[in-house]
Amino acid sequence: MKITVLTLFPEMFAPLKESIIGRAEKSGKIQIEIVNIRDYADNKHFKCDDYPFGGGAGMVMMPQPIGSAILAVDPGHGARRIFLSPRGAVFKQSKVFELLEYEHIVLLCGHYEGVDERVIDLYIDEEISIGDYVLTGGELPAMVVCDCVARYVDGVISDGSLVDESFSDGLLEYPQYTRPAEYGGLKVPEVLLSGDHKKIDEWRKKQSVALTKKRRPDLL
Ligand code: 4FV
Repeated sequence: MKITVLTLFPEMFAPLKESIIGRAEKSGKIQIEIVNIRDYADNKHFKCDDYPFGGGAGMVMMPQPIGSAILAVDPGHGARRIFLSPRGAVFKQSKVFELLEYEHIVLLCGHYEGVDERVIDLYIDEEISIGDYVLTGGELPAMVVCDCVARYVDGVISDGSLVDESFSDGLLEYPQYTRPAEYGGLKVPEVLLSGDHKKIDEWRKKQSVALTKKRRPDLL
């Protein structure tokens, strides 16, 4: 799988080279490339944003640099082209599994007030939001998507870690404990020290259902 991120701020992704992107690329099963939209601006000063027609605060990203960047990284439209935006469907674990089916994903990061609507009309397949709030750019949402998708690609994270995590079976994850067996006057639940894996699994499932009922009944 290949993920191409289109952004005006490639340096924001540098830390990920050490962690998620680094691990993902070491696995050899996924490639994440960060592309600077500004490199595709065809004007003398590499300008990528301008004042909005009709007035209003802030700046809007111009269509040409973005369009040229998309056509450069995905000339045959073989990729799933996603624009991170508050207008998109809210990103959920189920969407992660959908995205894992694609060989190539292009993540477009807006900035400032957003992008010229013609970019979406001409080039974008779908918009995804990471939540109902407004950020300064689509870079953090793109990192969220990269993280969620990359960790499910073989070899990035051990399969065992992926089975019982929150949302993997539609429930919140059960409480986790590690050494010491007593801390702050609180003991680890006896069942977890019993070695009886059937009972442990039953306890964990019960905890997940109870937690989900209490905190996220909407998931049931
Ligand atoms: C956002 C979100 C988000 C809106 C204007 C970038 C910003 C700026 N993207 N989920 N919530 N984007 O707030 O995905 O261009």
